[in-house]
Formats: sequence, structure tokens, C-alpha cells
Amino acid sequence: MNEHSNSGNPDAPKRLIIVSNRLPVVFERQDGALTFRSGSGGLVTALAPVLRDRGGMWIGWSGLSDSQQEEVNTVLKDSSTASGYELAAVPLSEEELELYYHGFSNEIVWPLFHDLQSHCHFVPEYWHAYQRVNRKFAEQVFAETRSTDYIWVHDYHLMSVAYELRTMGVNAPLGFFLHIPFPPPDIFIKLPWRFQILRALLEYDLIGFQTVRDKRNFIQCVRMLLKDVSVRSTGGFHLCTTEHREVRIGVFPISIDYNEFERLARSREVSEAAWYIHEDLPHQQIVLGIDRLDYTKGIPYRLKAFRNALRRFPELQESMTLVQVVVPSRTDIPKYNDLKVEIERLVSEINGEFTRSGWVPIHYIFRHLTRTELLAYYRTAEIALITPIKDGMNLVSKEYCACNIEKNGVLILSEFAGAVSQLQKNALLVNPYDIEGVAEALHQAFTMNYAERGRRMRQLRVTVKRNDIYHWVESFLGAAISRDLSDYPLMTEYIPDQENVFGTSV
Ligand code: GDG
Repeated sequence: MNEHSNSGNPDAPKRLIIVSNRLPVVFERQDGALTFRSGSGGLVTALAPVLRDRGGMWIGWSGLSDSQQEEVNTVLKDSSTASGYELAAVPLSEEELELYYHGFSNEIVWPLFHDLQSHCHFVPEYWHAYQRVNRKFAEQVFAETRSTDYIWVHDYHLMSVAYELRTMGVNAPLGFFLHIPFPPPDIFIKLPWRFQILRALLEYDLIGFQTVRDKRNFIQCVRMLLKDVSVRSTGGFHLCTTEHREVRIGVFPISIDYNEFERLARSREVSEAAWYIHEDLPHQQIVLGIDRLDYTKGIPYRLKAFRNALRRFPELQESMTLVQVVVPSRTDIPKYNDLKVEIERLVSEINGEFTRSGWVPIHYIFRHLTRTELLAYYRTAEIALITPIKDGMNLVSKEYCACNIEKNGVLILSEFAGAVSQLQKNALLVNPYDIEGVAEALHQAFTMNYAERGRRMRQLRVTVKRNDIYHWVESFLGAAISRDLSDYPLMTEYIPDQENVFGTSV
């Protein structure tokens, strides 16, 4: 890598290098000048605190056109003061973005890996652009890093970065974490580039999945498609032996900064906002749904389940209000716009059928909430209704538990969210396609007594607290390089920006 100047020097600083499609920042123009603030989305929420506390670099696309790259680079020069870690932008042209990001990543991998092959557009140009852009990321990684750094690549946009780095002669250990599910073989084999993707992934030294389900699917695909790769299980990992390397495959369920969420939920600002929410909805149990606009989140089924509950259990009418927050996302992809139209039609039908003087059954919010608003809803909602049809993990479910400091909330959770593997004992589990089953769970949650709510929520909170984001990072880095966070010394001089963890989701 960049001159490999520290190669072999045991005193060289150990930096953590994160590589992801997007940089964890949102650029804005104020009076013509470019500035940036921290963004959101699962990955940012997960890694920003760790990098801020420990130092390192994040490499990714800026979100702006490559014609603004020079300006972006100038602004990012000061990034380590503003964000607590360095940022390096990979320039992407409009065409690359269209084919690699909207095309291959979001019209092929995203739907396929969520078992929705009918949503896929298998366009060869998308695949060629995906390879080109992964090479571009690898070139930037090569230029920015030194051999003592640990490079940790994230998510489905960048599955081929290790392959490209190996082609450049890089032998350093490389880690990869997949934030979304990995599909079973009968779905994965539909991918025209299934062999290339599997072989590219096996150029990493450690591959992390969210759940045992995803790891099992991946291993089955390797066994089915790559006969020359041997697979065995050893001490919690699977080991895939290829011609060039031994690749460890592990499970690392991602999480949240529990203490930070709890601390903020107790703050005066959030307490006041929570009080106003309930003042506006007196004598109501609030049911909360919060999702990016995405067909994997199961919003239409959820709305139908809520309607079914109101029809079958009339005592819920005028006593239960669904607050459904939908955060705009990928609206330039037609399927996402169709989804928005469908959600809005259902909301208006249900409100039309049930609204009474002083009670509107669904409060529909189509915008990004501020952090205070989000936490106030988490804190105040008596029921969280989290029903994705498939989800890598689902951080919202964990954030809800961390913020439920009154310990009177009920978590209704889809069997198909990765989070279920940790939260199954004390959440009410539902099949999101089972409209009547979800309606019954809503009724069960509504009528659950305080003792049982408290017992379940206390245990949920203990589970999330024990397995927080720091535990996730330590587990991955421990497995990757037999190190823990103490090898990345705390940068005590940096004071985190209070307003920063959330922003717009991409
Ligand atoms: C991917 C995988 C996996 C949401 N709305 C607002 C807002 N958010 C924040 C939440 C949460 C994050 O965005 C969403 O995280 P999820 O995990 O629920 O979902 P994805 O964005 O699809 O993330 C997922 C994750 O990666 C991590 O590996 O769990 O399965 O699909 O942190 O708090 N934040 C603010 N306003 C909002 O309106 N401020």
C-alpha cells in the first residue's frame, strides 16, 4: 500500500480504516460555501462513535458529483477536527453512480439478498460498472493506507474490493462485514455473476454476517457452487480454504451505542418532547413504526394488520394510535415511488374508515425526524411495531429498547429481522405476512399488564446493553487481528459533537 513505509514496524500507529459506499457525512451549501455534517443510516450509527473515540479513517463516496471533487477534498482536509477522524472521498461520475449504485447495488443485490428476485434487473452493464467502481475504491484504499492499518470493508456495494486489492498485490489481512442478509442457495444462484461474487468474497480473510442464518446460507452457496473450496467448522467459525488463503466466516450481530441512547432518552430535551407527544394523544397507547422507505420493511402489510386489528378488536378504536414514520430514501427508483403511493393510499383508506371526532388512527410522517423527535417517540411509544419482511439486523428495535427507560414498552418484532436471534425471548414475534397474526399481537401488546411489560423490557434492555456496538466492534476486530479496542488508544482530546449521529439515510 502507500509505500508500505511502516511495514514491519511494531511501533507504527494502528489505525482502523473503514471503507463503505458512502462517507458518513452529508454535504450542504451555506451561502455558496460547502460544509458537511454527520449522516445517519445503520452503518454510521454503528461506527461513528468508535472512530470518533479511537481515531482512524473512513473512505467512501461523498454523495456529490465528481465535478465538485476538488472542493470536497478541501473541505475534508479539516475533517478530523470536525468529525474526530479522517475522511477520504472516492469520486464517482453520474454514470458510475447510476450503474454501480442505483443499478447493481440497489436493483440487483439489495432485492436479491432480501429474497425478492422479482424486483431484480439483471443488466450486464450494471455488473461491469460494479467491478470498475470496486476497483476505483481499491485504488483509493491502496493510496491512502499503510501496511499496519487494518482495513475493514462494509456492505454489499463493495464485495469485490478485496479481489481488486489482491490483484494489485496487497497481501494484508482484509475484513468484510455484510449488513444485509445473505440469501439461500436457490435464490443466490439466480445471480448471473454468482461465481465471481463468491470468489471475490473469498479474497477477504474474515467475512462477518449478522446472523447464523446468513452464515449458513453463504456456506451452503460455497459448498454448492465452488467445489474446489473446502469448508470446515472450527471454534464458532467456518473456515473456507481456497487455493490462496484460509477465510474465516463468522457471525457478528451489529448493535447500537446503548448507553448513549439511554443517556439521551433521559435528557430534558427528549423528556419534554415525549411529554408533548402524549399530551397531543391523550388516553392512547401509541404504536410506533419507523422505517426508511423500503419494500423490505413490510410497511403495507403492517398497515393492513393495523386495520385488521381495529376491525376485529373494536376496543382498540379511539384507544390506540399508530405513528408511522417513513424516512424518504431512494425515491428516484420507481419501485420506491410506487411503494410510497401504496402506503399513502392505505393510510388514507384506514383513516377514512375509522377516524372519529378527536381520534385519527394513523399519524403518518413522511420526513426525516430530528434526533430529539426520534428519541421522544421511542421513549413514549407503548408498542413498537417492527415488521420487516427481511432485515439484516434492524437497529430500530434495539434503539427502542435502549430508550424505553420507563420499561413499559412492548416490542413486536418480525421473525425475519436479524435482531430476532437476540431478542426473541422477550419480544412478541410475528410473521409480517400474517396480517391476522400481527393484529393479534397488537391486541396482546395492548392488553399486556405492566408487570409483564416490565419483565420483558428489562430483559430486552439487558440483552441490548450487554451486546452493544462496542462489543460488536471488539468481536470483529478480535477475530480479525486478535486485538481489542485497547490497541486503538482513546483520543481524549476530541469532544464529540452533540448534534451529529443522525442525518439523512441513503
Ligand atoms: C442496514 C440494514 C442493519 C431511521 N429513521 C430516522 C433515523 N433512523 C436511523 C435509526 C437507525 C437507522 O436509521 C436505521 O437502521 P436499520 O438497522 O433499522 O436499517 P437500515 O438503514 O436498512 O440499515 C439493517 C443495518 O444496516 C446495520 O447493520 O440493521 O438490517 O438494512 O439507526 O435510528 N434517524 C433519525 N431520524 C429518522 O427519522 N435521526
